[in-house]
Amino acid sequence: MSRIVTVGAAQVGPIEEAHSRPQVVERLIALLRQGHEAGCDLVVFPELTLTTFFPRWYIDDQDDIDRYFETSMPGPDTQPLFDEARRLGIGFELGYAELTEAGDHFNTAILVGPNGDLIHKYHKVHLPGHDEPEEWRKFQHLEKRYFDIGPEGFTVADAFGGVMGMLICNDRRWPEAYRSLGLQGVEMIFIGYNTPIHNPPAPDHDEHSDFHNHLVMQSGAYQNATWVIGVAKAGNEEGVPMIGGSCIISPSGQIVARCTGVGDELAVAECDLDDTVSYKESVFNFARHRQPAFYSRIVDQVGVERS
Ligand code: CDT
Repeated sequence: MSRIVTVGAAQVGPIEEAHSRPQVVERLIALLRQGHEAGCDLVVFPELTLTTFFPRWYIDDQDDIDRYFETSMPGPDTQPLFDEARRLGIGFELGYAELTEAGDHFNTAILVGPNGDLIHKYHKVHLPGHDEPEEWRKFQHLEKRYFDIGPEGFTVADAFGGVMGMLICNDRRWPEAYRSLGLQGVEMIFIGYNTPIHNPPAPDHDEHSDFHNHLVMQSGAYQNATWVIGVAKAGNEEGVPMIGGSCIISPSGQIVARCTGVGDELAVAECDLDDTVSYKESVFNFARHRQPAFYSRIVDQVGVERS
């Protein structure tokens, strides 16, 4: 049986506050159709795909915040995306803001199969930014205020003929996130992101935004012997320029397909899941080479400690 999964990294350009959910879903359906024409088994959309990246604003009123959240998936506005995917027989991965019945606010990604069924769900663990407004910033990054940390951690699902995992944006900067999936035999990781070029607390990093994006995902792929699909919501959104650079990375750590602009764009690659095998069986044969007896500091300690 073939272990080739053809994947489309479906980068999405800016989504303004004024754009309605149906308008956004129409754009996603156009990308889905492009993916289908290109022979994709699934397409991967960014983090918080359905709205503008609202954590850039301090919003006081909880009802106003909740407008950005989905209370059902699919819901009335997103049902057409599921219907079209099912009609085409193509899967997708989608990031969105989720408000659960219990009242939890999650930064969520779902993996949906070609029959439109939910295969897997992930709630973002590493929430960047701050929880109180900081007036000195050009724009806020209030994920710590608006979202709850995903309690389930990093899990995988058997899907599309392989072992699939999801991370969301800031997660991609943390080796522990990839390794948690790697230890479950992950073969392909989907990562949606919204990354402003400008980092207010460290503006000297701005010139490296694109480099750091690829650096962390390429090393995560290689060190865990897995494909990585990184997908941006890109471009100048509500006056905040965000990086593009959506790409498909092989287990060798090399980028095999990438988007070149910062608008709606699809990058496609045929990904052979068996390309993971030689890495999993040699240099990253975890069972043979890892030394967990020496890693306890990684879980026992959060910040730097000097004795
Ligand atoms: N959405 C998200 O997690 N964005 C963060 C910006 C943090 S500033 C370095 C990211 O890690 O890309």
